[in-house]
Amino acid sequence: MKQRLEQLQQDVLAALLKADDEKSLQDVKVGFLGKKGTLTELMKGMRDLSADERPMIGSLVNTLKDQFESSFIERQSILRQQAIDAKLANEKIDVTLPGRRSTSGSKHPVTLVTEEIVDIFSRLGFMVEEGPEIEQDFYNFEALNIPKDHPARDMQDTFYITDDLVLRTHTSPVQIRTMMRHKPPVRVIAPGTVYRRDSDLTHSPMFHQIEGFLVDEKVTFGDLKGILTHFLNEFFGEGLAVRFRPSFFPFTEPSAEVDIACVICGGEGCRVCSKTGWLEILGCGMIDPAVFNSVDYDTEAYSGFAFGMGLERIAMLKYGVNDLRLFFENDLRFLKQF
Ligand code: 2U9
Repeated sequence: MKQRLEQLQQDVLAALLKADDEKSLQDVKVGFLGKKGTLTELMKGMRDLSADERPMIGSLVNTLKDQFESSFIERQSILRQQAIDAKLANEKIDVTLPGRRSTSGSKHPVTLVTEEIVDIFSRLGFMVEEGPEIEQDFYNFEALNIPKDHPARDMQDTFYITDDLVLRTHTSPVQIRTMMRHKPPVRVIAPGTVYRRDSDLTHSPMFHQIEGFLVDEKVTFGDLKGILTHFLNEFFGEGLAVRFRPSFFPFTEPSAEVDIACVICGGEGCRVCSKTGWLEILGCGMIDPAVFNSVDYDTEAYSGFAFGMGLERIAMLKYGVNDLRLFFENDLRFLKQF
């Protein structure tokens, strides 16, 4: 029995040294101490030992177990360290390699013209206001003197969410909300996304507008002409020819449309201006008293003007873009040029 124990001691310690990963190390342990392990099997022979031999063999078994345990732990920590070293060698990072360059983006042309227009009006004391894109019928239509049977409210033009909620068809509701919060004098510029049920080569169901208004005592159509002419000269260049044509909007009276000399041909007549030499650029007018009544402004004490323009159209003219769809496709080859 003693000899067999000594032999087992040699074998099992040699097996521990041979184990070259944690899995085979565990296998050695099971093969030695497990239910059917070599030591377990050997100890079954203890029964046949005499009473004198038993304590001596018992103590040898204990020593062997202790020795196994400490050799096992020692081997285990060597293998773990080896595994970590191998992993580290494998995942070595070369900190001297150059970093990845971050590409620089550019602003969308519609953002660029919005910022430039806001800038010009900010210098004239206008405040920027924004509002919700999902709007109540009252703010989008009713308060703007657009009655229930007006063609602009037709299902063809408006995205209805419920009977009372629409995707705003213009940024004018922002101005109504502003007037209801602030008494005159007020000067506001409102850029934003608007929606109309219209989709073809020259119309997108989602587009961008900027509108502005000014209300104070004694505001005249002359003020309107002066401010808008100044704006157009700042934006398109000094000395630009500008003309005002009579028009109609439910929310302004009188109303006008404003043309500038064609920025492509300089007024000679070309394809872009349909040979007229003029480009329609914005709409405007004196705010209708009916609008003042909806926001509880005193129509005797105050007057004001308002204007609106489509930002995609402005961007097309400013940058010579000939296809509206380019603004919404997000093709980087197009966007990178701005
Ligand atoms: C209030 C009162 C009046 C805003 C105005 C226009 C004329 C106009 C169009 C230009 C091209 C919209 O993008 S477009 O289709 N806009 O012609 N907008 S007057 O008048 C207002 C706004 C708010 C309270």
